[in-house]
Amino acid sequence: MTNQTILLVGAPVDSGKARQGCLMGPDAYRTARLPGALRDLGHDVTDLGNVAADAVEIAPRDGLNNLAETIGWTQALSRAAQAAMAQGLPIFLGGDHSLSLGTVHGAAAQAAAQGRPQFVLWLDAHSDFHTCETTTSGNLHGTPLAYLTGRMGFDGFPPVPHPVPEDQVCIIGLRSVDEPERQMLEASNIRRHDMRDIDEHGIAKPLDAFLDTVVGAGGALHVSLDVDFLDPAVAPAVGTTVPGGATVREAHLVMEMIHDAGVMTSLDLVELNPMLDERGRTAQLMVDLAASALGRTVFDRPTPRIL
Ligand code: NNH
Ligand code: MN
Ligand code: MN
Ligand code: MN
Repeated sequence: MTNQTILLVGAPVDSGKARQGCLMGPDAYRTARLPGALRDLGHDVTDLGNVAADAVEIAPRDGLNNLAETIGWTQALSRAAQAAMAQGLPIFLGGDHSLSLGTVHGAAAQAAAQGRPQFVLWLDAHSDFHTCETTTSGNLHGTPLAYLTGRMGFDGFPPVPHPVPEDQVCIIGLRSVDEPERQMLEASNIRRHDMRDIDEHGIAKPLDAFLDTVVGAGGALHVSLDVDFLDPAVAPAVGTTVPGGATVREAHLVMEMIHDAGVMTSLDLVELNPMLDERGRTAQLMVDLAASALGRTVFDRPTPRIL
């Protein structure tokens, strides 16, 4: 396989929901040896350290939690994503899913500068398709896909000059969608596959169809992997577990197919809360999934380390 230049960008964002702990995610990935696992595959890996949020002053808005801080992260991470993408393939070490408000914003700007269409694969139990108006939890980690596809209702956030076209977004893993999200999704062209769909048809078919579209379009693919895409039995370290998630092998197959398609240009690892982990097993699984997306295969997978 061809070696890639990989930039690790720590995004210790904890403002997108109430339960704290995701700020420890970047160091958990480092401790679980993400840099070493990628170097073992022959890649050139640079850890750029952690990004810090911009200081933003904006009046708090009723029903939205940590608005100013989240806008500060969005600005800073959009810049960090654009800078890193000019050098290689960034992996954003989260941090909760509100970090994607910034990372995909930056990725889409970089793709537009290169004249490439931006695609997004969202691996998640949730659709994260609320606007600031429809959210009832007030947790901004539930909003990135609405923002990034250019919906209204994000006053105070950076404008979105390069919205990702709906039919270039694919969500896989759904099993917890709020009513306003369901209505907006049904009225949209976003490709979406819930767990029943996966049970009936397998995970490879819809993914392959999406990847074929990306390849055919010469697109740039941003992959956003939420820990809760996985079944809580294998990935307990997340605040919003939903039973009935992807198995270890389904998740690896997704990553292996992404690697084989050769189109991934950026990757988020989000929602890991090390406070909720069991002996680092969720962090380790996320590291192994990232390795699969970067070329590790079943055949050359090393003996697991004992944590
Ligand atoms: N839809 C819910 C909300 O907006 C839950 C979102 N939680 C997530 N998303 N973990 O991936 O609050
Ligand atoms: Mn999410
Ligand atoms: Mn989720
Ligand atoms: Mn194919």
